[in-house]
Amino acid sequence: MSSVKTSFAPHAATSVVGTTLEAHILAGMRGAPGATGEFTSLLNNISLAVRIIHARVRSAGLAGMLGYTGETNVQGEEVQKLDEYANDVMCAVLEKSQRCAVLASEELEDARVLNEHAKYAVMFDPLDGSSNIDVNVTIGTIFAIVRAPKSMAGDGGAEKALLQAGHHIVAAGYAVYGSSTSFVLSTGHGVHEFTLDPTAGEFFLSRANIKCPSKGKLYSVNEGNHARWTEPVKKWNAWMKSDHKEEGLPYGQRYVGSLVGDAHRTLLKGGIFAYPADTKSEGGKLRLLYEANPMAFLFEQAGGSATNGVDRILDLVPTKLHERTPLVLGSKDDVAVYRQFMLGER
Ligand code: AMP
Ligand code: P6P
Repeated sequence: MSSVKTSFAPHAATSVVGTTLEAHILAGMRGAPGATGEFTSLLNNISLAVRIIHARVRSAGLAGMLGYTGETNVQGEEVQKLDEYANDVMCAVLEKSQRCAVLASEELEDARVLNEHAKYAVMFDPLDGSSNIDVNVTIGTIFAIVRAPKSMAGDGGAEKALLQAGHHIVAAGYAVYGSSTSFVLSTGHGVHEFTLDPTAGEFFLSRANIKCPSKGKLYSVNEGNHARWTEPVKKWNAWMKSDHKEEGLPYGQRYVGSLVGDAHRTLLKGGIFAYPADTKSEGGKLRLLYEANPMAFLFEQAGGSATNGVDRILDLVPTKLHERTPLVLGSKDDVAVYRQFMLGER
């Protein structure tokens, strides 16, 4: 009887199945001599949480998950049902993972100790862009991972463990619940995007080594805040809309009102996103620990920049969990021009 060869040549197998997020994370572990696997396990658990949130986001309208819970969170913002659900999922998965010593969430007033013997601390915005949930516009989940101190004993020990400058981040990423669900991740070795195949329930590599273009053609800011801006911001804004063709101006304007949506487009296409301080949000609106820092880590890993307008975001030392900051993300050259306006050099 003829033996029918059924085994695929290795290349045939990989050409049929792409690189999964899990395989990518495992490869990262092989590049980390002496790694125990705790970091790998933590990343895989965050991927699981995102897939669970994805499933509910996709059917939110049908699952009665739209609308408000009637409560307000520590930010004083109306809590949407999906916000609460996403927060519960992140907290539960991190707790079951046993790999998270302490967490901070936009939805929780205080830091939450999970396993004081674990090596890592995780800070996250479980569902960013809440105002867009009911109108089916892109929303996302943002996270950053830092090493937890050996001890969190003492008054406020748990919170102090989280108040680390962003340059201590060991990994950061975000999920984009958009026309598809993407997972963008960096562990300090470049930025990689994975797209969810909902039928397989797996993330597959869709963009490796993302590089933010050094200069773009789009600017992203809420023009509705114009009257509240400082003069330097107004001058920068006018410049972006001027007809200086030799500078590639005017830039196009895009703004969806979800940091994840606006940041993801800026990371891929280049240009600049800005949420400056203004007379209503004097310290800025976006949060340092779980919005600005993770995004800043990713943009720098992709060759872009992230500042508060003057200082590098990753060098800012937080003094409180829900600290806000002005945030400017984008192409190196475009952020440099913004900074010149803030310093009065333009
Ligand atoms: P671990 O012993 O698993 O906690 O890993 C120790 C350190 O090695 C981590 O903090 C990372 O800096 C690095 N590392 C371990 N696993 C990975 C991975 N899968 N991808 C990238 N870096 C890793
Ligand atoms: P505004 C969403 O509520 C959010 O926190 C970010 O995702 C987004 O970038 C920003 O606020 C939008 O704020 O004031 O322009 O609606």
